[in-house]
Amino acid sequence: MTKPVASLLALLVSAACVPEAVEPMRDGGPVQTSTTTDAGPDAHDAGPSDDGGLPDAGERDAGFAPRDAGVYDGGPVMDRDSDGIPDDEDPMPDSPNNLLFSDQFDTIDQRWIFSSVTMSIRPDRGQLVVSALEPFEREGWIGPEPTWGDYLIRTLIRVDRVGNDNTARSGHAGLIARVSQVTPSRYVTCGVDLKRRELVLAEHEGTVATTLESVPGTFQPGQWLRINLRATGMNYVCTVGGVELTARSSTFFAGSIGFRTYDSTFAADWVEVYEIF
Ligand SMILES: [Ca+2]
Ligand SMILES: [Ca+2]
Repeated sequence: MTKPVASLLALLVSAACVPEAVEPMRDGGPVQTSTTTDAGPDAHDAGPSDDGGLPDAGERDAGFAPRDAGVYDGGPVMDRDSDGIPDDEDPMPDSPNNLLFSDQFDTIDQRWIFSSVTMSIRPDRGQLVVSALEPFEREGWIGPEPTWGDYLIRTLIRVDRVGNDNTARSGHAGLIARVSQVTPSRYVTCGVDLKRRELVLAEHEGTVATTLESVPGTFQPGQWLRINLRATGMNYVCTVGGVELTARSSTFFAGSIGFRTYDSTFAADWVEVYEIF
């Protein structure tokens, strides 16, 4: 037996013997072990979608939490009040928070409004995506929600590519909150800038974007990132992959939610909005 064949056999044998418990580690993707907890095997686990080979968080962890493959570490998830928010993310861990909105993107919820055809929901992938790299703002939101004041948004996104546009806005992707309108924009954003490798909390009023706070982050294209944005009164807490930044602003106090990109392609795997009262 030649050496390469023996090595291949050894590899096959070792692969066949991998115990089920290490399933989350077999997906080969970037696993955010630092952020660890998510809701675990829960509502996100609609099962892997058949996407014809396109990258999808759902296919990388079929044994445990298909939709959360990029972040689930296999450990126990504590949720004392059983509201779906893990204790370490729950603003009120002993009091159930009302779920205002959730979407797995397995079907097209007619509430979504997109500013461009290049942002869309892809039920075949179970994702909301921006598919084309263009040096423009792309926004998607679920329409006016003027009574939504204080809430927590949770999502899982992956930025795939960033463009070469020279403006400061190029390369952004993330959540938008307290949205009263888009184009012209009136909202707060929490997301990543993969050109400058930053986490950014910003405010948009028309064509003017004001950075409230930013911190460096070692984010990579192709990496699934858990993003949370908590808005309570004047206080904002934006968390990306375990990195947190906070800011205060009195510009917006209520409004809807959605996603925004500028000169980047991205996918969002799911989104949840919980009321904080
Ligand atoms: Ca909880
Ligand atoms: Ca709670």
